[in-house]
Amino acid sequence: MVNVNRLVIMSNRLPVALHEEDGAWTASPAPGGLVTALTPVLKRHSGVWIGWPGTTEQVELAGALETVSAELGYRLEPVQLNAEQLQGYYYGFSNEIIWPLFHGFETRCNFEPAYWHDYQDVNRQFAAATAGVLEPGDFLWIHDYHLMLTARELKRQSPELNCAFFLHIPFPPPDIFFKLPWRKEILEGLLAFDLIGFQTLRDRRNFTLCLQQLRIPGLKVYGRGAVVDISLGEHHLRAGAFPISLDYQDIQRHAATPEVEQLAWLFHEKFPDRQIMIGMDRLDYTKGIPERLAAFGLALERYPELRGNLTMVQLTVPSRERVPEYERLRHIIEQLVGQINGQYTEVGDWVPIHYIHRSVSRSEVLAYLRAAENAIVTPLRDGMNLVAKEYVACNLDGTGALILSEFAGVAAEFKRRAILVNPYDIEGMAAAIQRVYLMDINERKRRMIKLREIVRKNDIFTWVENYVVTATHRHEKSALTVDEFAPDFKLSDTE
Ligand code: ADQ
Repeated sequence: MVNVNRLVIMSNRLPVALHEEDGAWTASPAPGGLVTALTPVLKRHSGVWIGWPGTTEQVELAGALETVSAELGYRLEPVQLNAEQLQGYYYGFSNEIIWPLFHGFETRCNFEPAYWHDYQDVNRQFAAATAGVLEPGDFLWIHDYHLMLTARELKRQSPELNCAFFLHIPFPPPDIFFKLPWRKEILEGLLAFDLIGFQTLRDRRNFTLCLQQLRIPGLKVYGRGAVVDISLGEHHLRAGAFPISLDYQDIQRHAATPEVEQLAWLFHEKFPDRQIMIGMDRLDYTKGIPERLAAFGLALERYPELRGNLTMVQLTVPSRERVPEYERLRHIIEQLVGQINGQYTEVGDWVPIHYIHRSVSRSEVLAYLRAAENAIVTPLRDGMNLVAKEYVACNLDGTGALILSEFAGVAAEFKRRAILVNPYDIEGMAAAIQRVYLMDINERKRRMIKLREIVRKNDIFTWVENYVVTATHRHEKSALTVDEFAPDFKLSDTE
């Protein structure tokens, strides 16, 4: 098992949900795959989780956090941010620059210089809060694109600190990444970590290609596999692909409970003798929801046998609601749903698309996934996409069919068993919709059994273990020689 003295996690948000009633604040644990996977490790290693608690109001949260901390079994350390900082660092730099850029939507970026200053300030603040918590021998694991500069700050004070990073979103190729005005600073910030984890080999390769093209003096990359070694002067680090997963057994158990079974049955009862195709996403322009709806509309036009026989259920969970762009996306989706339903609905009998725009309970999520004969997961770009893995884990009878975007990180694991599509190819997606509708039970089973095997074997616990073992079994500096590693390239040679 994982061998660390003390595990310290840092992420933008603490794993808590805050509630306010008549000026009194309480908190409860916020569920999620990452929290579930890390909780046993944090408990065993007297861990600490550092992050923003979720409000910019100047309120006393110590009591509320202590209660949750006792429930979770590890310490929670809040980093307080004011509204201005949150605007520049989170809504600005993280979500108007890094999110679109790293997903390949560079034209949506707002390269506002003030955001960069806020991002640096808040990263410094996170680093300072962490420095106050760290003890010698701690292993620090920092999550996601909001905090890419924290290691650089921390290492200035504690060069011996073992500090790892995991990027949950994709890493773009050089032609996109280099549009970032602060590209050099971000790469140098990342190079201060001891391990940089990516979701896929493609992301890891994009990162090393960017390093190569930036020509950082003295930087060398060794190897070309999933995990590569990098040296920069005296500093040695690793970069690797660690595809994230979920708690397969827990989801499967939950999906098999009488509560979920009953919900799934009631849900499918409303669509007797029809197939359901489910789409489920956070409302975001990277998820390809309008393109998917257009493909469903085209499928109904081209393949009349689908009319009355295949119902699409699209669930979107509201997110980043105060950003105007997300509001516009919601209108586009609602307009498309209205158009398609207006064209094909048979009154009192069949409605082509059932659209639900709200967050639903975990049991309902699993019931929808369990009840659907087909799932359509077609992001334009996605780090991993856990909905695809959730669909597979919930598919207890092993007969579900999955249409999956080539540009979701999960496609690297599912490629031969899911029906892969290009989410920009509306005709191709329409044909895939007809294909899964017609797919016979034997082909469905063959594919789904294999998919379930893939997720069962590579669950979230394996992910944590692989990552932490790679991060904590550091190579001896002397072991890093050109003789032992086949170099991808040597930057210093190109200068
Ligand atoms: P996200 O972009 O948030 O995560 P994803 O991995 O798809 O994307 O997870 C979404 C979660 O929301 C799923 O657990 C799903 O069940 C839930 N959900 C969706 N619709 C819902 C609804 N209407 N009600 C309630 N719950 C709903 C980022 C990256 C991903 C990466 C993850 C983990 O963008 O690529 O897979 O981190 O690393």
